[in-house]
Order: sequence, then C-alpha cells, then structure tokens
Amino acid sequence: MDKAPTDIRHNLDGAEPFSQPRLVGTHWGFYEHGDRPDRLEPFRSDPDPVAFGSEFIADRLAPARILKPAVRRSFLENGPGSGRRGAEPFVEVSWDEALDLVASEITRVKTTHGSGAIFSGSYGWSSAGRFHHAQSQLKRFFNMAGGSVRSVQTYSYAAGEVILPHVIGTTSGMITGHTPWSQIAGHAELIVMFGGTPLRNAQVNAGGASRHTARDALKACHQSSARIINISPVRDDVEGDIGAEWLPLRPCTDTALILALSHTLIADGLYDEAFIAGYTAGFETFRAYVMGEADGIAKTAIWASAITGIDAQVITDLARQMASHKTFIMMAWSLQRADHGEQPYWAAIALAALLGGIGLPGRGFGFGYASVASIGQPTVPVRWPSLPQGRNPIADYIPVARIADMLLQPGAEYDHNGQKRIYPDIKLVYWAGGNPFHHHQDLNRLVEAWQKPDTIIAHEHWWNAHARHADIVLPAATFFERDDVVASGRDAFIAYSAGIAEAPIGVSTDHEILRRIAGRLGIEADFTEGLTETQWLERLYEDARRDAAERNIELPGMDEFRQCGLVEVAPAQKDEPFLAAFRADPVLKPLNTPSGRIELASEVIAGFGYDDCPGHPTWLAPCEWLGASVAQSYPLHLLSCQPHDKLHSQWDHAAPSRRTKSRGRQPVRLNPDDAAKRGLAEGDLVEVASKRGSCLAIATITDALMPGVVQLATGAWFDPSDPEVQGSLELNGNPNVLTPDHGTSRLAQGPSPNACLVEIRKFEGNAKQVRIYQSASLVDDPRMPDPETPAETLG
Ligand SMILES: Nc1nc2c(c(=O)[nH]1)N[C@H]1C(S)=C(S)[C@@H](COP(=O)(O)OP(=O)(O)OC[C@H]3O[C@@H](n4cnc5c(=O)[nH]c(N)nc54)[C@H](O)[C@@H]3O)O[C@H]1N2
Ligand SMILES: Nc1nc2c(c(=O)[nH]1)N[C@H]1C(S)=C(S)[C@@H](COP(=O)(O)OP(=O)(O)OC[C@H]3O[C@@H](n4cnc5c(=O)[nH]c(N)nc54)[C@H](O)[C@@H]3O)O[C@H]1N2
Ligand SMILES: [Mo]
Repeated sequence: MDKAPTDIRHNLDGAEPFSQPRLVGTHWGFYEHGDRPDRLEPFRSDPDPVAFGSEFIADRLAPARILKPAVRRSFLENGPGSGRRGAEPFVEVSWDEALDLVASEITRVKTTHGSGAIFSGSYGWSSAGRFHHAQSQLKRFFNMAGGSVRSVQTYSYAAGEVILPHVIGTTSGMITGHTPWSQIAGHAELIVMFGGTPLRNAQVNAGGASRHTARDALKACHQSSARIINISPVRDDVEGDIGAEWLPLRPCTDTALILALSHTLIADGLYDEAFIAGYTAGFETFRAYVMGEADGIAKTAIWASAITGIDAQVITDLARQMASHKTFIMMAWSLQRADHGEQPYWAAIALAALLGGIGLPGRGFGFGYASVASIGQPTVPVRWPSLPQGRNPIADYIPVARIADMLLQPGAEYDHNGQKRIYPDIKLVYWAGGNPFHHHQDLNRLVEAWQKPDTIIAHEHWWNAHARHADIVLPAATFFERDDVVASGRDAFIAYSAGIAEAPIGVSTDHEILRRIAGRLGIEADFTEGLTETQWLERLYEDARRDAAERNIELPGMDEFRQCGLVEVAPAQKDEPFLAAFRADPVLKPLNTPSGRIELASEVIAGFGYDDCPGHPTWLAPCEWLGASVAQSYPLHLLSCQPHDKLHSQWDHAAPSRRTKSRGRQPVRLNPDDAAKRGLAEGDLVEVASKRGSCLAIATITDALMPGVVQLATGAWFDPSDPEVQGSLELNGNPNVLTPDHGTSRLAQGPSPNACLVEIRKFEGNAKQVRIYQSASLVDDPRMPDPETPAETLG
C-alpha cells in the first residue's frame, strides 16, 4: 500500500492536522472556519486563495434569501397555466402544501402526457459536493419516478464537445488530459494564447480546487523565457507581469487568422510534412481550401487582415516564428461559444498539426488553460465518487442550449451531430442547482418560452429571476448549511466539507426535499436506499476508498477523513504531453477517429451536408461581428465574459459583487475612442442595446479593449423594468438580454453568446432602481400588484 501520498500532514504543508471538521469546500476553493461568524479564512495550503470566497457567509441570510416554500399567486388560485411567470407575487405555503402540490403535478403530467413531457435537464453549477449536487439528486429522483427528458452537453464548451471527437477522437485536451504546465514551462519557446489565460477564470473549478496554481504556472512559463502572445480583443486577458505581447483581433475572427497562418506555412513550405503524412488524414482537402483551389479564395495573410484587423505582415511573421520555435497553442473555451464555434478549435488543431509538435513537450495544443483552475494539473489517479443516478427510462434529450427552442417549438425538427431530432412537448419543468435566467441567451425570448409549460418547479436559495419565473419555489440549504464530500474529477483531492451554520428554519437540503416528494410518490425507499444523508456521505467516501485501494492507494477511514478535512493523492506518475502515446506509436495507439489519425478533413462531417459546418476547418462569418451589415446599426462587439468577483450569478447580492458595481449597477468596459464618439464619460449611466433587448450599465473606459469591442461580464441578476411587458429595459446589466439564442451550427447546437453586436448610448431618463435583491413574497415590493393582499402563510 502506498501510504505516503495520503499522509494528512502533507496536506497542511507541515502544519498540525485539524482536530475537528473545519473546512468548507466550494467551487472557488477551500476555506477554514475561523473565529468570526461573518467571514472564513482562506485555506492555509492554497498558494493563491480566492478572496471573494471569504466574505459570502456574511450575506447568507440577506433579504433575497428564500425562507419558506412559496407558490406563484395565479398558479395557487387558478391552477397550472394561469397568469404570467415573472410578473407576480408569491404566496408562502407550508411544506406539506407545497410538496403535495409538486407531487400531484408530477403525477398529473405523467398520467396525462407521459414522463416524456417532464424536463429535468436542470443545467447549472449548483454548489460543490458530490452528494448534495442538486442536478444529480434531481436526475436520480426522476429516473426512479418514471424518467424525464434530459439535456446533453454544456454551456461551457458544447461546440468543442462535439467537434473534438470527430477530429481527435476524444474531448481530452479540452476537459481533462491536457499537456501539464510542467511540460510547457521550460519547454515551449513561444506560447500563443487565443483568448488569453485570464486568471479571473482560474479562480474556479467545478467541484472545487485544493490549490490555485495557474498564476505560478504562467510565471514559470515567463521565467523560462517563453515568448507569450495574447491574441484577443482584450489586453488584460493575460494578467500579471509575464511579458505578454498583445495582438488584438476582431472577436470571432480567429479562424480566419489561423487559416492565414496555415496558408503561410504551406506556401512557404514551412510545415512538417512527415507529421502530416504519418499522423493526419484529409490534408489534401484542407490544403486545397486554404490555398484557394477549392473556392477560388486563397486564405492569405492579406485576406485574413481584412477580416481580423491584424496587419498582413504581422500574420506572416507570426507564422514563421511559430515554425521556427517550439510553439504551444492555447485557446480559451470562450472562442467556441459563438456562431460556428466548432471552427476555431478544428483550425487550431490543424495549425498545430502543420507545426508538427503534437505529443511533444512544449508543443502542440490545448483548450481552456486558465478557463478553470485545474487545467494543466497532473492527472487524477482515483475515480472520485458521484451519486448513483440509476437509469432514465426516457431516451429523449436536447442539446442543453436549445431549451427555449424546445419550449417554443414542440414537435419541430432539428439537426444535431448527424441526427434529425424532434423537440418534445414539455408540460413540466423542474430545476435545481442552475439558473437559466443567468446562463441562457436572449433572456427576453426565454421569458416567453418560460410561459409555455403548465408547471415550473424550482429549488433555490435566492429570490433571483430563476425563482421568480417558477410556479412552485422550494427553499434549498446552501453549502454553508450542510456537510458534504467534495471532489473534482480534475483535481487530486477529496475533502470533507463541514457545514458551518444551521439552515434557517423552513429551509431544507435538495435531498430532503426530494425524499419527501418521493415519499408522496411511493418511491422513497428506491430514492434513499434506506440511507440517511450522513450514511450517504459515508457510502460515497467508501466508494472512493475502495477505488483508491484497487489502485494501491490507501485513504484514511471515514472518521479520520471527516476530521482532517482534506486528503490529497499524489498525482499519477504519467506527466507527459497530451497525445504523447499516439505520437510515439500512431499504429498501435491510434486515435478514436475513423482514420485513427487527426482528421484535418472529416468525411463523416462532410457527409452530414451542413452548410454551417462543412467537412474541414472553414471561415464562416457569424451573423453578428464587426464585418456584418448589422454593424451599421449596432457597431460594437459585445463580449460577455465570466465575472471576476463571483461564480456566474452566485452570490451576486453579496459584498464582493456589490463592490464591483457602480451606484448599484454593473460596469460595461469600452475603449476611449468609442466613449468619445458617443460623448460618454467614466461612470455615465448607459443603455446597452442589441437587436434583442437592452440593459443599463455604467460606462468604464479603458484602453485594455480594442476599439469597437465592449465587455459586460455575466452574473448580474436579471431584473426587467416591467415584467408584464416583453423585452422591457433590464435594470441590472445582465448581458444575456442582448445575446443571440441560436446554435453554433447544426453539428453541435452549442450556445453562441459571444457573437453579439450592440450599441451604447448615454441613458438620460430617470432610471428605476434595481429591485431584484429583495424577497418576492414581500407585499411592498414595487413590482407586486394588489398590495392589499398580505402574503399569507397557509400552513
Ligand atoms: N452571455 C453569456 N452567457 C453565459 C456564459 C457566457 O460566457 N456568456 N457562460 C455560460 C457558462 S460557461 C455557464 S457554465 C453557465 C452557468 O450557468 P449556471 O451554472 O446556471 O449559473 P449559476 O449562477 O452558477 O447557477 C447556479 C444556481 O444554482 C443555485 N444553487 C447553488 N447551490 C445550490 C444548491 O445546493 N441547491 C440548489 N437548489 N440551488 C443551488 C444558485 O443560487 C444559482 O441560482 O452560464 C453560461 N452563460
Ligand atoms: N471568476 C470566475 N471564473 C470562472 C467562471 C465564473 O463565473 N467566475 N466561470 C467558469 C466557467 S463555467 C467556465 S466555462 C469558464 C469559461 O472560461 P472562458 O470561456 O475561457 O472564459 P471567458 O471569460 O468567457 O472568456 C475568456 C476570454 O476570451 C476572450 N474572447 C472572447 N471572444 C473571443 C474571440 O472571439 N477571440 C479571442 N481571441 N478571444 C476572445 C475574452 O476577451 C475573454 O476575456 O470560466 C470559469 N471560470
Ligand atoms: Mo461553463
């Protein structure tokens, strides 16, 4: 047995182990219970802890907290389908009444329409923890209750998830399995970062992060003298003093740039012919397209210059530099979150193939470095546990970002990765642990789509737009209020997260809520398997322990684990570049593609006949970009990046997020030229408008953005000024009222928020205050009609 790696003292870097449970695990890292009730201390072994995580606890019981089950008034009075979601007050009810209502709605929909009319995709990050993972709880529940329609893919990297298996036979190199930082720093001479490596994003990791190492990894790259080039519309996409050169380009034009780099390599005979011959398929098709033999347009540097805005000479020079140095290509996940998002990924792989370094230290490619904390960390040697979900008797699913299409067009046909599919007719939507009014695009359209189902049920902590657009709202405990086993499939720790406070009276864990509904449906024994929450944590930990033991790694027993809090396992020995095995022997270790090689052209994709995703990397202009005709009315390209002060919409009401706002509203960043053209000064209240909607924000002027590009982070809670009226001005600066809601292509059907044009003007009127951080069951909420009816407690 390999005892050393699991020595708990090792995990505290020589400090005494804890004498009682005292760690809290979050998606943004670990924190220690300290002496103060209003803040947590950063985990002592984390070299770069995330500051915002210390403060959230102070806002655990803020006015936005949901404290009782509640039902939308029309729904309660007139039943399913009545009234307008998002525009009504809620009536608090007893748990029994709420749960009876939920159980009877599930039964009614199932009996009348079948389980295929229930949607439980419930996408979202929820909170860290393997047991209380809300989506897993919900899926397990519905799998036992007769099934439901689910969703596949993510908002994070849907286009990548679908294209990469066609090209390299795996999603490794994007989700996990990257070339580790240790094989980049000291090896790469040139690192070309498309979309940079913003450390703000490396703060988080799904499931948690024991140590934040991206900052040090980037520093090591710099110190080992790698030249770093940040190709992005935004200069500070590479943070810190690591000597990055900024090469700004118009958003969504990276594919054109890469094709032109490829053109130079091919035209100048600088590409690696042996690698192309031995490891790739489809080069001739790709070459003919790049050289213009296929369509009469040579993808030269001059051609790309007109599209990207980068000087042609700079493009040819860069291609030559890449050919003459050990070059590593990094590309952020964001690039594929746009129309034709499949293309920059495919093109980047083709470019890396031309350079010939794939599978070697310091060379090749990887997607998502610094997109989350764990990318580039060594492989996890143990399979961490997850809640068993059982089998879903319903086979139907949708690509996750097509939710509004599904609700608005039941029965309509759509394409997905070679299949013709039909949208189901959904009558009941159940959501726990995600916020569609954060994550989805074109929220005004989502609001209308959200009116379609008979019944919408939500578990939430806060009276955010997700809760306010439901019919039945069930208050869920936060991670501060429960114990859990925390682990991430991308990090080599398992931890015991210890609750630090009691849940408010009337608030339950997601599991407990579902258990009680399961009891009403007669499936409680299946759902719980007779285990309490504490016993489930033991079972999950024992699963991990057994798996570890099979790999000769000894994890401590449950009691010791609970007490010490965090157990780290030494990384798997293999510390090699991505695709090293394929590189070493492409015959014995072929890729899982039809040719067994890297597909620079794919007959399978060509066979689908999609004009929006042809059979090789292709420049296809998005609907909205700075070269589109719409740019005459909406001349600014909006980037809606991740927020640096929180995770998505979580804890937007809390102090760290509030501090980044100006007069209570979200900042929008823009270039001085664009501000001057519009007569805008720093701190002006502005209206940001697209073809789809508009929101208020505060102008923040910076030369970190190239002219023509503006940046409004996601995360402000959606707060329409008049919820009765479709598309009314949004007050809080939520960019998803602006972004388009269509698939990346018929191949992946991923979300496309980053191809979005807007205009900005000074807001002259009397702006309404943001009101979303209040309770929706307050009678004096300005939005609530009929204030004489007091919110009743009917239980
Ligand atoms: N314009 C634009 N839109 C985007 C993106 C973008 O770049 N631009 N990024 C996209 C990406 S990559 C993603 S992953 C999505 C993220 O979208 P989401 O994951 O849906 O966003 P969150 O705000 O994390 O939503 C989690 C919700 O669950 C609640 N919650 C947390 N813990 C628990 C729990 O234990 N139980 C219950 N019941 N509820 C809980 C929180 O209060 C919150 O409302 O957004 C996408 N949307
Ligand atoms: N603090 C914090 N960190 C997070 C999250 C969070 O909510 N908060 N969310 C997490 C999640 S779920 C995910 S999926 C990841 C997402 O990780 P990413 O997708 O990598 O993150 P983004 O912030 O959307 O984009 C990164 C940068 O890409 C640049 N960019 C956008 N469009 C283009 C383009 O067309 N070309 C080029 N070259 N650059 C472009 C933008 O300037 C942006 O700053 O972040 C994770 N990290
Ligand atoms: Mo994501």
